[in-house]
Amino acid sequence: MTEKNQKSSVVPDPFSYPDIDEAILSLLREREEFIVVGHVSPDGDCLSSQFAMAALLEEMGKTVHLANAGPFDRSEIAHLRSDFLTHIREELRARDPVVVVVDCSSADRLGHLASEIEGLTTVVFDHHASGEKFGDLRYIVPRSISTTMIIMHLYKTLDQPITEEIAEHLFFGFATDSGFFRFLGPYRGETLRMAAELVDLGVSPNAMLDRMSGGKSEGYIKYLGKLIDRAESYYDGKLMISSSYLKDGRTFSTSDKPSDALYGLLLSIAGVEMVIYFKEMGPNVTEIGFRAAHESAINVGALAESFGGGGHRKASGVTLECSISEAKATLIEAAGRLLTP
Ligand SMILES: [Mn+2]
Repeated sequence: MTEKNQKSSVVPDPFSYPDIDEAILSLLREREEFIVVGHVSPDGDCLSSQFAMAALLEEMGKTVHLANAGPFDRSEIAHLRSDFLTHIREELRARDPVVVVVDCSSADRLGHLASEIEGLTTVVFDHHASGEKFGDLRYIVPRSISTTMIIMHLYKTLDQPITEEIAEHLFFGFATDSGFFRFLGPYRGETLRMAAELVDLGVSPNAMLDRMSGGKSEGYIKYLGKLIDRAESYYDGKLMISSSYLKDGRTFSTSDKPSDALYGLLLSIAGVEMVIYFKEMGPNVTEIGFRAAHESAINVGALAESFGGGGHRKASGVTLECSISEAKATLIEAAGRLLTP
């Protein structure tokens, strides 16, 4: 063994995809009709996964339906609405199709489709670590940066060709869930090699970045500006909060949510450990989103849970039945207990 090889053999657990169970592969090979379902309020990875999975099954000669409970309000996905069933009709159910669920960690994330697929054979492809396990068969890889990369692994396992159009779907899911490569840690060579393969199949990362972050309305940018303007700092700059009010809906005409961009910008301020975003939904209903800085030990999932919400360590949310001012007072105080010694 050369010295170089010895070095590479001590690399701590470089990521690679585990084999997919034969039971899953034969189910996909043998059955004839499928419904590909994703989570409610579908994001880029979810929709791209649904399209790529449907194309794979169609390529295998199957009859395939796409279903998603929606909503499809956001401007960048509104045109896709007609591609998806929002309900599983009884005559379709009666033909006993296999349900393939993608990018969804628990049945309740399927919305009203959860009860409509009950009793059908269900296989889940997902990368979320949390959530209550469901489905008859599962291929879950929490370390996969996106569900589309899991589906790419399935294409390879089934030895199915990846067209340029499929490559774009696979790359788009990867791009959205990885924050365009930003959330990838070390020892992720396989993920980069897979992305490189997609680029060699004709995907333009440059065009993908435009598709991912471009196309916003002027109203969206002005709204984001307003939310930044309203940001306030607490606890020596460790907490940043901002708020949106019902009246904003009349001032800023946009269906796009500026919250993701807002979180990113406020978390980029030096010293910020936590961001809380308050959204007035009604006189006595306030939606609250939490984010924690990557390097912070703060667990905002636990914080949200203590108020009846949920989520992950770094991203979580809860809806409280109280006014936005009451919600702010309560949560700024609760955050202070975590952020002050
Ligand atoms: Mn995802």
